[in-house]
Amino acid sequence: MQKKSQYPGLCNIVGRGSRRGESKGINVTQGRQGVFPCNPVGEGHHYINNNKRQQLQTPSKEDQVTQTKGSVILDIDPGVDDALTLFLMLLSPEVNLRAVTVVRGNTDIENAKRNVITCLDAVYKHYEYLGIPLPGFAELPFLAIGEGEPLNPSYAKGSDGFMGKDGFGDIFTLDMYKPPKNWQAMVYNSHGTKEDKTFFKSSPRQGGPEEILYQLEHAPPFTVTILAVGPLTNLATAYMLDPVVFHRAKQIIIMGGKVPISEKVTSFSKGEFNFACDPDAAHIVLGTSKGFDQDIHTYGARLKLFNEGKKAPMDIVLIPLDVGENQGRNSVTISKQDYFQYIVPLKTPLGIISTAMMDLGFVRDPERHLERDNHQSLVSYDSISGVVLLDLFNDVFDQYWHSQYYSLRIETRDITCLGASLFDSSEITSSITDSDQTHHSHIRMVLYEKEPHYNQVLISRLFSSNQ
Ligand SMILES: [Ca+2]
Repeated sequence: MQKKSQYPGLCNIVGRGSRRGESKGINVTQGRQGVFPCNPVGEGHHYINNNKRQQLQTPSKEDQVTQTKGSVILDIDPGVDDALTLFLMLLSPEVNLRAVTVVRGNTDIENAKRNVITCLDAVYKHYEYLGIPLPGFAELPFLAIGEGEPLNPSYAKGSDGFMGKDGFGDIFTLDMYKPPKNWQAMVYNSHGTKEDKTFFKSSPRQGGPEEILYQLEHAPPFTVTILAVGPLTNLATAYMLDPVVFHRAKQIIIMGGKVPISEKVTSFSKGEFNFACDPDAAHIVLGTSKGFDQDIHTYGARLKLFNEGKKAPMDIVLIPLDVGENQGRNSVTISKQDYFQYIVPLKTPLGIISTAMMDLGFVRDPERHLERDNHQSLVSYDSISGVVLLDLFNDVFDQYWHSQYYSLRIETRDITCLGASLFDSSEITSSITDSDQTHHSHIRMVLYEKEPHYNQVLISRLFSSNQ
């Protein structure tokens, strides 16, 4: 049995060329081999013909088996990339999104509130537009607004304006798109009822870190995955509030950092944005992996430590900048051609908001945003991290991604390279018991995509021409 067929949500029905330069149409009538989403957009989809509907509503036996949902907490600093990642989590059948926690990063926390509400509203409208039954109360994620300042403002960078003044491709600044009229009230007053017309429940907890701890504490240990695609302030704060509960996370998938080139700060050391926005938080969160050993820290070994009241070393997967710098390898990008062929023509609510947000990169400021393929493609690191999560859930990670373990230290005080990833050369001890400070951190870094995959998953799940 081929592993590819186990990837739920991707039907091996019609398709696209896989290598760069080949035709990429998701076009059923032309009969190329490829993919499109099986679920959730299949149910009640009024644009799907009967043959397709039949295929969409009867997933294969393998798909049924693998569609066991995994619980996820998504921590974001929205952010265009963050928006795509949120959409991907909400439209992926493998994911049971328990909470969305928001942090300052790409933009300040006030903008971040408006941006996340606008995203969740677009998803609500998307379901309505496609006639997909809306999830019930229990299935909706909690929304919690988290930290608006880094742990140590003296040693942290702020937004560089890369995503526009509003953090959202300037769709609000330029009046290209409007947030829901009552978005400010919605942040804290949505109960997930039909009357609210929202795709979330406002968290009754104090903030983002508290919501993270609540979710971890109220699920069996090592069953909740955290996907963090912003500065790590919320996660580090949660850890400091309750390290034992924090260590109940099954795995933390983080967008951030860069493969280290030295033990020391050098002229080549440069902090990646998320880590530079809160280097102390990055240092703390990566430190939770100290003592982690991929060979022995199976679920059972971690559970044993947990039952002894110890902090089981955290399993951390990092998606560093390197994954987008894979010259000569497969390109994990969204191309200008993808944007104009698949996203711009879409009249679904997700198509409309994504067209507006990505207009900044593809139309208004391509010189700055289209960093690949001679200003033809952009790298959306956050959504790459989302696809990595799906691949881990579907047990196809090793098939699609090359990764390697590194021991990292994050520079927290040299202001010329705040957040830089350096080799951790601190003393190693041989006996691994728990996350003692004398151990190395042990981080699995995703280095490159082995075969074309990311782009297909993203386009087919969010921007399929079937919509
Ligand atoms: Ca982000």
